[in-house]
Amino acid sequence: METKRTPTERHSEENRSLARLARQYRLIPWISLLLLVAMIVPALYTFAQGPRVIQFTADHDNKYKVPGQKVPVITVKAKEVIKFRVTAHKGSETDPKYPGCVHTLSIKELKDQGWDVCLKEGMNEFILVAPSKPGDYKIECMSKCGKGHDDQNMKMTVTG
Ligand SMILES: [Cu+2]
Repeated sequence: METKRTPTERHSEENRSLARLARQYRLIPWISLLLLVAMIVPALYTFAQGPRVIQFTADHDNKYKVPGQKVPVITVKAKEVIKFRVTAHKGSETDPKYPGCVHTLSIKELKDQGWDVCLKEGMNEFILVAPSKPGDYKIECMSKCGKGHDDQNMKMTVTG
């Protein structure tokens, strides 16, 4: 025999299915939170690590020297943020046009993007952003620093 359901029973049945639905959807905020954390943590980690450090020397003999390289070349990625740590030592002359600079780190076509840095005696730390266009660039010293100045340059390769 079929039992007839009263409106109240039907109502409570609807309520139960609503409760089931609510239970199913209760996880959504937690899943969203988990996804958010999963996205933020690697970003924070990268941020905390800071930019890649490139070290070299602009020496007494008016040469750029990269540790472990005979011919100095630095390789960066397009748009990469780079922290430079450059040790500079005075050559045989100082250029009155660049007071306080024993050498410079300059790339002619990128001067307006900050690639024209005065290097003072001792340790110089600064941050630059690599150009967006891949290719080979020439880092030069603009401060006339004595014998060898005209050949004081090194290659910077920008990869895509
Ligand atoms: Cu120089």
